[in-house]
Amino acid sequence: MSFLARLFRQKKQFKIAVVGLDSAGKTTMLNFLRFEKSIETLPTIGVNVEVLQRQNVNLSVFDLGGQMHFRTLWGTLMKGSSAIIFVIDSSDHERIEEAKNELWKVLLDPLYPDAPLLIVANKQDKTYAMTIDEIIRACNLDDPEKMQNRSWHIQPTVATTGVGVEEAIKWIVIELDKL
Ligand code: G3D
Ligand code: MG
Repeated sequence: MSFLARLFRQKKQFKIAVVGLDSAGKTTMLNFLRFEKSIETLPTIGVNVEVLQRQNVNLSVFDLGGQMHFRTLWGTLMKGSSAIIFVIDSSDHERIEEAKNELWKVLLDPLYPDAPLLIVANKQDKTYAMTIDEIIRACNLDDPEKMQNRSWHIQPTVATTGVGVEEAIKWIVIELDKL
């Protein structure tokens, strides 16, 4: 059975937050997982929030880097998330600092003190894509003190062809199994 099938067959209800800067590849990745789009809200006000649902799994998808005051709403939608998927465009050297800042806002949010974190290092097919080590360093994930209470993993992907997406889900399923 695929890991995705295992995720859907679990008896528990799971909420997973999928976050990252706009254009990182979140929607492309999720299209591989064939979630039904049940709600799509607020694309007009500079933030994009999608809630996708399939069986026992609910995915709340957020384009970060939007206007901060909408986070009150995100808080409501993200509340109770069992895991966080943070998608990075590995080829976007200009915005890696911004991605890092948004990542740390999520990590320091008291709502998710120890939610498992999956970093998706997407667009690895691009010529100047940062390597996994470069992304770890650029995002300060090599700080053992800050990361010690959190289970985390970084997965290289090419969302357009689906490379690495199954492995990413595999890691999430193993983590959710432990809860
Ligand atoms: P988002 O949902 O995070 O905002 P999207 O991002 O999934 O909409 O992807 C933004 C653009 O990046 C899309 O291109 C998409 O095809 C492209 N993309 C996503 N993943 C990859 C990848 O792994 N490699 C490459 N080369 N491109 C990727 P368009 O042109 O439709 O805007
Ligand atoms: Mg999108």
